[in-house]
Amino acid sequence: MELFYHPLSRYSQKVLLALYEKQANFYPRVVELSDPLSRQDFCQFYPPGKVPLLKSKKGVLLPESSIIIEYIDNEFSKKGTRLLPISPSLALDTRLQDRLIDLELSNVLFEYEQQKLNPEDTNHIKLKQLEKSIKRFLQYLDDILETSHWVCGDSLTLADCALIPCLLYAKDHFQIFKYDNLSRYWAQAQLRGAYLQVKEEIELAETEVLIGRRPIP
Ligand SMILES: N[C@@H](CCC(=O)N[C@@H](CS)C(=O)NCC(=O)O)C(=O)O
Repeated sequence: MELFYHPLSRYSQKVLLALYEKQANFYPRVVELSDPLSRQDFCQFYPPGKVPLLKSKKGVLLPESSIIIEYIDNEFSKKGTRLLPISPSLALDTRLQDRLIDLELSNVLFEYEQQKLNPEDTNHIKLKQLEKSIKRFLQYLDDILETSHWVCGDSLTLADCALIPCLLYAKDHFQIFKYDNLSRYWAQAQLRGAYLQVKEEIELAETEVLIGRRPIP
């Protein structure tokens, strides 16, 4: 199994978390999307050119973080953390929260980051709207976490793999400490071995960007 990814891409971090939670072996293939040659090579192999992408042992290409995670959860069903609950109703809720986190938080955070990137091009009305949507969604999560240990019950699932990389960015920009339940959740997420592995890889990549050994993503 090979994973094509970039350590600073949030959807790649989501899949890395899942792979480490599952204790699944894979060959890491880092794609430098901001390097034209590396991007061109990758696009020849996979024309949509998006990471993460999983190549299964049989050579099947699987895009989309949630689909990849569902695949590895079935493939390694006896190993590590169960990421899609067996109970159909819990599994449905897990898929729902995963979709909401990707669409209402991760993608909105991406738009927010883009607005912040070049201060002279910032659309301040748009930025305020994005901030409002993010805060509203963080409150929604805080309410869920009042009665739930992880996003969907007592165990870490696909939905947490989606949320944890978002909080890595949102914690500083959106003062997570102001949300009691999210703060507790973030503290417990940071104790996971899988999180520590992903964090180490992010820090290494950030250092390489800083010292110029890796292009800015
Ligand atoms: N819905 C996709 C999103 C994948 C995605 O947007 N990946 C970004 C990096 S986080 C990407 O490859 N961007 C490169 C590009 O759009 O050219 C998933 O869940 O995997």
